[in-house]
This record gives sequence, structure tokens and C-alpha cells, in this order.
Amino acid sequence: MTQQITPELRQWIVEQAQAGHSAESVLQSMKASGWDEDVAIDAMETTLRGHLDEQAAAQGLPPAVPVPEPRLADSPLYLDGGDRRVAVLGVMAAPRIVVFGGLLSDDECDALIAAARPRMSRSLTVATRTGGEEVNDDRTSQGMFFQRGEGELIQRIEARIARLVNWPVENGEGLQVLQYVPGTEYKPHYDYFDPGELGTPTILKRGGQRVGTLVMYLNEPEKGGGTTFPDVRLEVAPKRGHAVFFSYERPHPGTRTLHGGAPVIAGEKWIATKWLREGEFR
Ligand code: PD2
Ligand code: ZN
Repeated sequence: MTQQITPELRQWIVEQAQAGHSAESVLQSMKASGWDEDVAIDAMETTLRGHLDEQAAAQGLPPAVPVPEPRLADSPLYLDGGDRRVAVLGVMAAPRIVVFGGLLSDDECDALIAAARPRMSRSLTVATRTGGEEVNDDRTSQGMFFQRGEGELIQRIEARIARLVNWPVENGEGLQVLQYVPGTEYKPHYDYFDPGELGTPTILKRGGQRVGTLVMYLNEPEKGGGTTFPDVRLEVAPKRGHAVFFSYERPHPGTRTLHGGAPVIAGEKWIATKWLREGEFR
């Protein structure tokens, strides 16, 4: 027998959720009235997702899209990065933030800095007004980009990241390395491209929106230099080999993914950032 997901059933599922009943209890009720478990789960997921999309559209929000996401459903202490076991040090649901430990080895951190150092220049940011690049006073660090797949080290790290966050290597921008010296910072910003800016359509031709960011710490400043998320008052310490991942399913402040690099007070800070696009970045 095929089971029909009628408008009445959808309405009932939404009402149950609005009344605060857990997904598990709704599932039990459906099973008790004869629903196959897999069909019931699918009905609940599609109904609630559809309801959220309708609500978002009614509020004038851009639609939500799939985002990279580490496999954390059974609360693992470690994730398989393919060639390396990576620790899960902290998880936040909304905004989606995951802190990783030991994503890079000390040797990999040193090798990235050594390869980047001779190629550093004042950091540019993508200029959404024009679709080009510009020097930005909010980012006073020095930086450079590697090409995606540029050499064995970069390929190895990119494959590890793709596996950790379940997102194709092809959807990643080239790794960016930044160096901060005392007094420099990256003021709070969003990593997605502002849909309201004139240059954004040009930028989006290369792989669509950014949907996730991974900031990897390559060394340890003596003081300062944490990655801050002002909306949720979180600061991630810049610990060598560790990384902070966050994702954003729509280009909107409601994602609460505002984040910045706090001023470095003493010592230097080196990071490598991987930005992840919706589609293939070429
Ligand atoms: O250096 C950081 O912690 C930082 C802060 C905000 C890096 C980025 N954004 C970035 O690379 O997007
Ligand atoms: Zn950023």
C-alpha cells in the first residue's frame, strides 16, 4: 500500500511541531496509526522544511540552500578526515559553528606559512560593488591565495576538508593565507556576498554564493587574534592546527554568522581560509 501525504496530514504535522511536540513523539503517533517509519520520517522532513521555506519567503528572505555539514549526528569525538583523524572540540547549532582540533599537523602549518610567505601582499577583499577586488580598511592583514590543487600539500589539505564537511573539492575557492601583526584585525563581517550590491551577480557566476567558511590557525599569537562571533558572543582561540567552521544557508544576517578576527595584541597570527561555494568554483 502506498501512503498518501495529504494536505491534512501536512497541516497536522505543522500543528504538532508548533505545539512543541518532539519529532520523536510525532513519529510514534504516526507509527501507531499505521504509518511506515521511513515514509513518516520523510513526510515530516519534507513538510517541516517546506513550511520553513514558505515562512522565510513570506518574510522576504532569500531561499535556503544546502550547505556543507560535518557528520555529527551521533556526537563523535573525532571525524575521519581520510588521511587524518580530526577532533570535534565544540559544536553550536544556530549559527552552525564547529571547532576542530588537529585538522592540520604542525608540519603542515609550517609548510603553508613557508609557501605563502614570499607571496604575501596587502589583503584584498572581493568588492561587491564592482565584482572586482579592493584594499579594505576593515582588513589590515597581509595575504595571498593558492590556486586550488596547487601542489601535493594543498591537494592533501583540500581533500581532507572536503571529506570533513561533506562538500566537493570543486566547490572550494583557492586557500587564502593571511598574516596579522600586532594592531591588525579583521572587523566583523559576513562571508557571503551581499545580494543587494551591484557587483554580486558577477561574483556569483563563479560557483554561486559562499555557503561555508573554514578558518585554520597556522600558528599561535601570544595575545589576541581570536575569531569572534559577536551575535552569539563566542570567541574561538587561534590555536595552531585547530580550525573553526561555520555555514550559512542564505545570504542574510538572520544566519547570525557575523564574525571577525580580533586585533592581535602580541605576536603574529597566521591563518588559512577555505571558502565553500554552492556550486563548482572555476
Ligand atoms: O582571522 C580570522 O579569525 C578571521 C576572521 C574573520 C578570518 C576571516 N574572517 C575570513 O578569513 O573570512
Ligand atoms: Zn570572514
